[in-house]
Formats: sequence, structure tokens, C-alpha cells
Amino acid sequence: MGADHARLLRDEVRGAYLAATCDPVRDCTHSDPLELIHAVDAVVIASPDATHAGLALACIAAGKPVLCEKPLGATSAEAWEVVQAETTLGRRLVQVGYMRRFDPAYLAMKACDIGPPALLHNIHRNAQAPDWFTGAMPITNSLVHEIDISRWMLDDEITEARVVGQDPMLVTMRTAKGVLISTEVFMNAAYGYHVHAELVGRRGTVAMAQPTRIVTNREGHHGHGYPMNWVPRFAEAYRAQMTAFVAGVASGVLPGATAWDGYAATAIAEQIIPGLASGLAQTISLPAKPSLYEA
Ligand code: ISE
Repeated sequence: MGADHARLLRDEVRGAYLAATCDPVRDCTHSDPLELIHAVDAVVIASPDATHAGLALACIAAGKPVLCEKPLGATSAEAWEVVQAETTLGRRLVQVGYMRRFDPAYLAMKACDIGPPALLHNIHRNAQAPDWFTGAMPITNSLVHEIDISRWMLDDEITEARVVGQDPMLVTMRTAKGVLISTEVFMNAAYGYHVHAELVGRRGTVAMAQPTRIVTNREGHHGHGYPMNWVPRFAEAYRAQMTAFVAGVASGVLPGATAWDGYAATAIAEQIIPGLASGLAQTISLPAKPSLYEA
């Protein structure tokens, strides 16, 4: 993911200059991320989940705007530290890489006038779980996308969730305004990477376009129109997200998911996890949103 972001900055985003890269293993200009943070004007974090919050905190301490890959923290406690650091500073420096907010299909769906929302149906299939997936990562690393995009799409807060199954799993969530959200997360769908959504309003419905053919993996994984991972599916979203981040650095107002949104997604995911084993409905709650994040 880091290489993809670096390529966007180097080749595709006007106004950006890729000044330095850091990787402890690969050949880069830096091997110490803290040195890099001090050497540049703005930072993109695309390291393993467990390092996100610590690096975001270092960016805030250095006063550097940062686009941090999702999730903002491996735990909600880590993500909350980032929220608190920004709140203490009194300024937002963090954009969280929930790139679906920049995807043309989700944007078109949000723009549709179909009356008050009643239901949001999400499908999130991966061809194969990444080899670094452990434990509850289908929730903390994958479902967090639907948590974020549902909060954004519905402009509402999630208050309840229930999980059935493991892989695939079905997650039913309810919002404060009473909207129902169904999400399938299937980490080993074999035929390809497939993200889909349908928003049902009180006056109409809008669904993303998708291939209508029957999809099978019997004759191999390729040639049916689905990519094997999320990078091609969200290429446009990643490009738009990076372009918007660079413009936000220049204007001083970062777009997209805030540190609060990043915290909320991880805190909600964490509260859903006990339901994985019990199958029982979980009540979800968040602390009051700090005023820094009010629109
Ligand atoms: C991965 O980390 C992503 O962010 C992808 O968008 C998601 O679809 C995948 O499930 C995650 O593992």
C-alpha cells in the first residue's frame, strides 16, 4: 500500500513532491520514521496497523499534516490518544485513509434523492484473507470500512450490532435514527475482490452497478471482471483521496475522515467483537464528540 501511495504522490498528484520514503526493510531514503517526519512538510502513513497511532502522534507533535491509513489504531485506546493529542493542540492534522469516501460509486449513492434512509446493504468480499490477518481482523481491519462508510453515508451513529458466522460473517447494525445496516464480510470468497452496496430510502433505492453474470472460480480466478484485491477496485478513490489530502495540506483544512471518525470506527469495531463468540446483540456507545470535530 505504501508503494501505491508513493507512486500516486510521485506521478499523479499535482502540487505534491515525493521528498522521502521510509521502510525498515526495503531500500528507502530513511529507515527511521521519526527522522522522515522532521524532514518533510506532510506525511503518509502506510505501515502495519499496530504502528499507525504512534506515528500519527509523532506527526502531531512535529506539527505535520498526515494521511494515516486505516485503522487509526490497533485499539480504540490508541486511536483515542490521537484524538486527545489533536484536541490538546486545538488543530486537526490527521486525515484517516477511509478512501471509500472518495469513491465515485459511494459519492453517487450519497447524492441520490431517495428520501430518508431505511436500510443499507453492504457486501465486502476479499478473494483471500491477507497472510498477515490474525484474530478479529475481519472486524478491526475489514468491517471498519463499512462502519466508516455507513456512518458517513447515513450521517448517523451506530448504536447496536449483532454478528452471525465467521467467514463469511453477517453483521447487522442499527443506527440512532433506526436505520438497519446489513454487512457481509467474506474474507475467502475466492473469485475476486467485490465490494457492493444498496441504499434503500423511503422513496426509492440505489445500488452500485456490478457484473450480473454468475461468477465462478471453477475455471480459475481471472477473466470475470473482479480484481483480486482492493487496489484496482478503489484506484480512483485512492487517487482522489491523495489529491484532496494534498489540497488540504495547502489550504490548512484536511478533508475526509477525521481522527474522531478513525477513533469511532475502531471503537465500534472493538465493541462488536464480543458478539463474534456470543452471537448476542451488542450495545454500542461512544464518548461525546470533542468540539474540534464539529462541522
Ligand atoms: C484491507 O486492509 C483494506 O483496507 C481493504 O480495503 C479491505 O477490503 C480489506 O478487507 C482489508 O484487509
